[in-house]
Amino acid sequence: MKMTFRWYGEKDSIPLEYIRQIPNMSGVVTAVYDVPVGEVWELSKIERLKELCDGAHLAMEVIESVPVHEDIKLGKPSRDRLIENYAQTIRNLGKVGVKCVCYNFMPVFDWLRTDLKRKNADGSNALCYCHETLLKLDPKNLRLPGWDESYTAEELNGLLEEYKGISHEQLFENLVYFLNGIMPACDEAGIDMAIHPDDPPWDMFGLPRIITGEKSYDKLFAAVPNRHNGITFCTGSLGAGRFNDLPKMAAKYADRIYFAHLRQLKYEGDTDFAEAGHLTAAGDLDIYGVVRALVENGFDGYVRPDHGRNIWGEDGKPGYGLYDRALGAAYLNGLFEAIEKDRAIGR
Ligand code: DNO
Repeated sequence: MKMTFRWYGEKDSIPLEYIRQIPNMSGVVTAVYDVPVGEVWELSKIERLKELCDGAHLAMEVIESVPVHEDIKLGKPSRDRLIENYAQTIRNLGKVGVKCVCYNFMPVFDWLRTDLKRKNADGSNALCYCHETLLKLDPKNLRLPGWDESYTAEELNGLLEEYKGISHEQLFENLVYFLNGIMPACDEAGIDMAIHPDDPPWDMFGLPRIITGEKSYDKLFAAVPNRHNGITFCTGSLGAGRFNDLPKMAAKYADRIYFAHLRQLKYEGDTDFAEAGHLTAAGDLDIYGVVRALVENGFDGYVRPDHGRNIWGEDGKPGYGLYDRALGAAYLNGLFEAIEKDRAIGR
């Protein structure tokens, strides 16, 4: 595996040098943030980002995310031009050695939480999700840090209206159309697409969500068998769905998992959860079992610690402070090393 760390570009308060100092850190996962969704990422902007990473001796082989324009998800006539732009971005990324692009196909909203700083008994704080609270939120006035895009209230209203006509099946067909449109560019550039699951993995505000578990993946690979069509295996997103057996899925899809987001949740009732430190014992997800399943099935992709708590007085971007993610990386390094060495001696 190749251990990586998410870095939000020059505006990130965490210096690349600090990231480099985390043991076994091979590279960063980043993006060009100042290009409107749907436009081509010019080569010069990508090269500038790459220079910064090179300067810190960190590889830039994973992009998270190249956002997908809503017109593509909605299947509007403008999608062909937008898909061509996306394909051009992929070709440009390939030119500087990018190997994997993480993206999602969630309508309008990316990940959703109801509290970004819930206090824990030990004084740390973390993100959490409460379904009751979510149902009371007005989707037109939501703004969450970390999202790749934000809309004006008017745009948001318009979008929510447009999605009323889109079923799960239609959205899935639009995903397949998009993937078929960009696969030739992926073949040419040697780039693996890694779809991020919906977070949490159920419909939100009446908007359809289609990447929620095993059935979604079976359907996706049957529809687009190209090897460049793969997964970002996010334990926290998939794990919020109590129906998902994570070690089983990690084993089943290991050769399609190009990128793994490994993080922990603690369940609170049937739908609710709070995020926790990465350690298996800190929550309800079998992080050890997932890593074991990945290693045993030949996984050789990129890994990153995901959402951390705020600890040691840090007041970081929710989920993306330095300290707890660094602890997560250290823990994951230990798991991988121990399991890989066990395997090497036949245990
Ligand atoms: C949240 C992230 C997501 C992810 C996108 C990928 O912390 O995991 O925002 O980057 O869904 O497109």
